[in-house]
Amino acid sequence: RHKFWETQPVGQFRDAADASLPNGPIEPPTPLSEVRADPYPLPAAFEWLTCDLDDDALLADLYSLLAHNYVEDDENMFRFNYSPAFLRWALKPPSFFRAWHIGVRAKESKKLVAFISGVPARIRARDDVVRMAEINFLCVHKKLRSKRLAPVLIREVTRRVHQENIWQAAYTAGIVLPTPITTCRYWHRSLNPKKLIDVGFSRLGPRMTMSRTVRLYKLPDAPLTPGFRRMELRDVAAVTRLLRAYLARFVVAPDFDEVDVEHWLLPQEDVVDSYLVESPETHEVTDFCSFYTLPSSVLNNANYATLKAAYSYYNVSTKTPLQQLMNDALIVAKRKNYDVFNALDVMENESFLKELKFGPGDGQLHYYLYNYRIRNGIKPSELGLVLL
Ligand code: NHW
Ligand code: EN5
Repeated sequence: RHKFWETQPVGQFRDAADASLPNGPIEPPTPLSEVRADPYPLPAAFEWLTCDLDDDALLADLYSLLAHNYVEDDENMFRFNYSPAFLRWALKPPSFFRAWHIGVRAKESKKLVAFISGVPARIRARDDVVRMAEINFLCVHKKLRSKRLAPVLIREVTRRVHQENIWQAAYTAGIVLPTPITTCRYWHRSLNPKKLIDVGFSRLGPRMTMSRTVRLYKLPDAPLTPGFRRMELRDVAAVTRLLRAYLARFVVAPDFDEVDVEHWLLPQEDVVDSYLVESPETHEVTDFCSFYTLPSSVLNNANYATLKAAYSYYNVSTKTPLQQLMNDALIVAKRKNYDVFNALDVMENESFLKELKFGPGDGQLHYYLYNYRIRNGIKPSELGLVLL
């Protein structure tokens, strides 16, 4: 069934019933001297390209490859449209490896035709903090599909990760592969219902008129919680403390330090937004919420070219109820002209989704670990990890 994945150190479907298999690494590291020294061979017309994302021309080529060939929904109505600034942020976290930004180009035309990337992360699984690669942006040009290029890209990124003495990875996909640690559902909260209906992202509910729908999703003009404000550089230590304490509750979660928080959570216009509640009395930072910006191209619509979507990222509530905090996140997203606010049913998100008028989407997101077994998997609510 899975000619490639059957050869890889991942949980296999046939092992699901085997209670004797231990949690943790599936195979041990090999000595670095035994890691293959040269790149895997590509078909003769193509060559590897280690990408320099500080090079604006290269970044523009990557942006364009993804904008035309990356993930679509099941009816091919929308395609993710990660911005150049977002790609730079996603791919250049603290201590990133340039060698993990892997392109494939046509030798003759020099056109970028495929890509895969990794970034380093410390991810905790139960009590075990593991150095991992987060693998993302695997993409093969539409004209080169089904030629088994993806396994070559995956083997090559694996080799380059091994060269850094890292033996585990985390990744997500909309398709089922051997074997998910958990399967999450996307939920969507309409901010601009008229546009969402016009582009076919959502439908007018039965016995609903457009004006009733617009009224249903109306939000206040400004956040309601006293002390709610944008995160600043001076907040990094406080946010790190809040987030570390919160993420400790989940079975699988990133192990963020202040350097990570500054990169992943300090606001960047149209890339990542973070807000917190600073107590007006004590000036203590008690709550935190964040979302990242990922527009989708609208395919084949006469009126609109893009949907502006916010994706819930990391949220922590200690004083302000999570539902109230997320309502303020919806209010600022609406104010900033987002059309929809998306969230997964990870962490404690179930506690506010229905109440805040999110509806279930038609897409799922499966989470995977490479070379690390979590027997029986976990529930989405036990997952404290959001990948971009
Ligand atoms: S998920 C988004 C992936 N990208 C897209 O969906 C974009 C649109 N599609 C494409 O570009 C986020 C192509 O369809 C792709 C496949 C390139 C997806 N993950 O070349 P072939 C990520 O980026 C397997 C893993 O003929 P293709 C996460 C498939 O099961 N495997 O197909 C990436 C089959 O193997 P099998 C995937 O359609 C995580 C083989 O590829 C996959 O021309 C990567 C077919 O290859 C997917 N999303 O190209 C793994 N899609 O065994 C990282 C297909 O079933 C692992 N396949 O025969 C960790 C590595 C690091 C380890 C370090 C220690
Ligand atoms: C790696 N980082 O399917 C990611 N999106 O539900 C790779 N559906 O937007 C894997 N089909 O349900 C990504 N509207 C896997 C996801 C790929 C993209 C995808 C889904 C997630 C999506 C929308 C549009 C469907 C269009 C037809 C959807 C319904 C919204 C409605 C709003 C009002 C309340 C009820 C729900």
